[in-house]
Formats: sequence, C-alpha cells, structure tokens
Amino acid sequence: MEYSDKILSRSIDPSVHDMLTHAEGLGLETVWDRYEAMLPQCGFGELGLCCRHCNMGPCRISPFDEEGPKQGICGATADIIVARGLIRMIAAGAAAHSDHGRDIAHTLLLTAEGKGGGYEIKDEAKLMALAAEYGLEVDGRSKEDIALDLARAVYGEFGKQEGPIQFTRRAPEKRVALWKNTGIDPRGVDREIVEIMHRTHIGVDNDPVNLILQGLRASVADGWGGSMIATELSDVLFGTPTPVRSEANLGVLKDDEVNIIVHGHEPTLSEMIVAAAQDPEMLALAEKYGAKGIAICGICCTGNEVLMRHGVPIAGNFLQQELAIMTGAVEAMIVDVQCIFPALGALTGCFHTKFISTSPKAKFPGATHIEFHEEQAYDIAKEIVRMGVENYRFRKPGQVHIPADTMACMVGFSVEAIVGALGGTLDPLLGAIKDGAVKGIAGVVGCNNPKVQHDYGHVNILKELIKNDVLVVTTGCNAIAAAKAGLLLPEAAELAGEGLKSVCQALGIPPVLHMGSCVDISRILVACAAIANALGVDISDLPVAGAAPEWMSEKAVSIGAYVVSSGIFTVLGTVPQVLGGPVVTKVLTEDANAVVGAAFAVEPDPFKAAKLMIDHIGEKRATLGI
Ligand code: SF4
Ligand code: MSK
Repeated sequence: MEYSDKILSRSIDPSVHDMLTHAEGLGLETVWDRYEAMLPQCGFGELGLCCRHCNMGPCRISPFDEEGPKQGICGATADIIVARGLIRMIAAGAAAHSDHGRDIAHTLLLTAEGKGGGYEIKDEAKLMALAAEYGLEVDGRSKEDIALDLARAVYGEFGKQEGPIQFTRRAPEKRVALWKNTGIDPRGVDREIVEIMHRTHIGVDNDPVNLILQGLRASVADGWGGSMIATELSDVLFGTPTPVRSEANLGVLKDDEVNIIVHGHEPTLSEMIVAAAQDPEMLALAEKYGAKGIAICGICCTGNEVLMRHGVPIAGNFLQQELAIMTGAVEAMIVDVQCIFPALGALTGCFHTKFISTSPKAKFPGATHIEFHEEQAYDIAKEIVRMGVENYRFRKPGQVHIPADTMACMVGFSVEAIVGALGGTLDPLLGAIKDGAVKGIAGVVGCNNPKVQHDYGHVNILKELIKNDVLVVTTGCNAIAAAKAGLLLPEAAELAGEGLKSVCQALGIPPVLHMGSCVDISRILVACAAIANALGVDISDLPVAGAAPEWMSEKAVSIGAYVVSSGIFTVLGTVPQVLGGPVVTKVLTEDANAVVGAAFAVEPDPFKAAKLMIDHIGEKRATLGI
C-alpha cells in the first residue's frame, strides 16, 4: 500500500502508517493531528522562560526582544525561572514513580496480612534477600511475617525525615560518598519532593545551582528509592522476570477473540486481569458469545510488566494507544495510572470499546470507573474481564481493521536473569568488556513524542549501538519499539558488530535486552553498581552511557537526573525546556561532570547521539586501561 508523505513522516512503523490512513478515512483525529494544531508551540515555554508560581504573574522572560522583560515581577531571572521549572518536573516525575512504589508496598503489606485479594509471595528468595538487606529477623519466621516487616520498613522510606534510603547503599561506596559530599544523598522520598515544592515557591530558593542540586537529590530518591522499591517488591509479589518469548505490535489483536488491553504503569490490577482471563467461567462466557478465547495485551509499561512476567503480547507503545482503539477490535481498554491520553474517552465513544478507569487517582472523561482495591483484586479483575467479554457481541465486524504487523520478541532480562544467562556470575560479561568483544553497555529508555518521527530515534540509536559492539539494555517505550523492530531476538545479533555478535550467539541472547518498565530502570542501576563493585571503581568510571531518544514525560526528567547523578553520561533526543537559562544549560551539560562525574547532551539525530555514546564509552575504556 502507498502511504502519503504526511503519514510516512509521522512514524517508521508500518502498523502506524496503516492505522493513520484508516483514521483519516474515518475522519478521526490523533495525537499527531493535535500536535500539528498546536504549532507553533509557545517559544517562551519551549525555552522554559515562563512562570506561574504566584499570582503577580504569569511572567515570561523575553529572549526574542532586546527591550522585553529580563526579570519576572518578583525579580526572578531567566535561570531562576528555568531551574525552578526543571526541578518541579523532577518532583512530579519522582512523585509518579514513587507513588507507584508505595502502591506496591501497600499491596505487599495487605498480602502479608492475609488481606491481599488473591496475591501471593511468588519470589521467596528475593523476599529473603531484601529482608537481609533491611536487617530483618528471618530465622523461624513465616514468609508472611517477614513480608509484613519488610513492607513496613519500605513504607518508612517514603516518610523518613532523615536518611539514608536503604537501597541507595547498593551504589558503590565512592558514589555514596560523592552524594554525601555534594549534599544530594536523599533523606525520605516524600521529603525530597516536598522540599522541591517549598524551594520553588515564590521567594524561597533563588540560586539556580542550589535548586538543581535539590532536583538531583529528589531524583536519586526516585531511582534508588521509589522506583527501586516498585521493582523489587513487584518481583517479590509477581515473580522476578526470566526470559520469555512473546509478540509485539498491533497485529497481536485477534479478530476472533475478545481483546482486552491493559494500559498504564502499575502491575497490581493487570496481574489479576491476566489470571481472570484464564478463569474457566470467563472462557465459557466468551465461547457463549462466539469468541474463540480472551486475548489480553498491553500498551506502555503496564504492558511491559505483564509481557516480561507472563509473555502477554504487547500491542504498542505510547503513541499507539489511540490506534489500538481504532482497530474496532478492542472490547475493553483498562487503564491505571500514567501516560494515558484523556482523548481516549471521546475516541472510545466512536467504537464499541469500553474505556475503564480503575485508580482513584486517575479518572477520565468518558470512562466507566470501576475502582480497584487490592483487597478484592481478583473479584474486581473478573468483573472487568466480564465487561469486556460481554461487550464482544457489540463488536461491529465491518468496523474491524487490524494491521497485520507483528514481531516475535524475547523479553524478561532482570539482573538475576542476565546473571543466570551468564552462568551465575558477571565474569563472562566483564571478560567480554575487558577483551573488547563488548565495548560497553548502553541503557536506552523512554517515551515517544509526536515532535519526532515515532520510533525513528529509538530503533536507529539501538541499531547503531549494537553495530558498534555496545550491548544495550532497554525499558519502557524504547523496549516496545525494539520489540516491534525485531531487535529483541537472539537472531538480531546478526546486526551487531563481530564481538557483540559472538557473545550473543554464545549465550543465546539478543543484543538488546528488555529489562522491563520505566521503574525498572532501577534494574539498570543495580547492574551498573554490581559491575562497578566487581571492578572496584565508581559507576562514572564505567564504559556505559544512557539515552532517551524520544522522551516526553516528567518521569523521564527525573530518570535523566538520577541516571546522571549516578555517574552515567546521558543523551536526550528531544530538547528539554531549559535552553532559556544559560547557567542552567551549562550546569546540566558541562559543570555536572565536575560534581557528579557525568552530564547531559542533547542530540536529536540518533546516529550522532550513538556516536556521542560510543565516543564516551571509548574514553572510559581508555581511562580504565582496557
Ligand atoms: Fe512572576 Fe516571580 Fe510570581 Fe514567577 S514567582 S509568576 S516570576 S512574580
Ligand atoms: S510508558 S513514561 S511513555 S516510556 Fe512507561 Fe512510555 Fe514514557 Fe510512559
């Protein structure tokens, strides 16, 4: 099929070309249309130069007009306004991840108390390891008692007034010492987020560097706190991922089965939806309505969670959420929190699809709200699955348009799984890095953004890195892009340089390893800490680099900040709203090197971005003498 230039410019994914053409035929708008309608976007906002922190404003600094204002009404300069805006983004991102972690801790607490509504402790070995890390008594105690103590201890991390957050001590000693010396070793997770809100109120902290340091402190509380808590306790409750095969892209939707999509970020409900979809009563009901089965699939990070633990197919990443509905084959779109378009309400109204919101924290126009409570988890999940199944009879076959595109993938490379694939120790990987077969490791993560061609940055940076013998670990929507492009298959080693190819072929692993959802970037931190400790160096000494080629969310700002604070050079593919502050821009891209041993770069071209990362890895190798 021939597609218009406009449609080809929006994505590299053929399923997206197909669905955007279909959308045009139906006269339906998408995120790309709304983006174009928004152009030109506000120049002050793009540079981070507007402020609404008090009602003397709004204020904006004019870089465009010599005569225009150079200070806000209170006297705030461009750098003050930019720094405050930036760290408020970090606060929001850290809050989102950390509230996710808190919810998982709550679920563990209820499960330990016997009020879990169907949950169980699936990874007892991890429970015991975490209990030891927290110094909890384990001898002669039931796993529920230990889990109760662990859940309470972890809960305490959020409201702690004084540090440290336990998991931060997984970082190499040199890194912890650096955090202490620079004043960015976080206290409680909530405390650091609240302090950002305090400092950015009018008339409090008006030193751009001091503001940024607090942003870094809150981000460390996210990466080594809230996000890591979410990851670790999810593993305890739902199992630590191990490699599993599945499929990706919109073609995973079935034309003869009930299709239920789980979308958002938290795994608590989706775990139960997967279980309820296998309930004989639900399967019989589906058969009664003429469906051959119940197909669950995912979008965004809720999708990543059930993909890596159950091999549940993934229908797409962030920019494909509307397109999934437009297939006319989705009986229910079930959402929890984060990255869900409010536009879905009006869109589902054009189809038979039920749009079901479930979190008391996240309600949407046009959605049916079925509130999720962990205490009745399975029963609520079954009720939602039932709604989807009963909706199958209202599907209009003439409206169904499912793209053919699917791709096989291998996912679920937790740190434990990677160590398992290496034969129980990191030594083979360290050996491959030392002898140069693997030049280094890149973490490539993050969202899609309609400002750039969908998946172009993701796929090309990955291909370029592996071609140059850089092993890639991926999470979030980058991981989904990689899956759709066939890069999460052992056969993709053919695209790698000779060294990486031989390592992947010997181990039977893909050159791009799926490590999970956005909070699972904490797994990358744990892996980096383990490698640094094995080599007796700091993370900033390692031949590693990070990238977020198409990022858009505030969570990504917090992620970037904690990755850099951990000592990892990071390249951003979309331009952050900070360039109006020259001091802030210099601190982030240059001066941070002297403070935390790493900095940001901004490079929209994925080939140039990969080159920056490869050069950085080469420099670190030279310094290490390998
Ligand atoms: Fe304007 Fe200052 Fe108020 Fe911001 S805090 S809106 S710059 S007066
Ligand atoms: S889902 S935060 S669009 S990666 Fe984690 Fe994707 Fe970004 Fe949401």
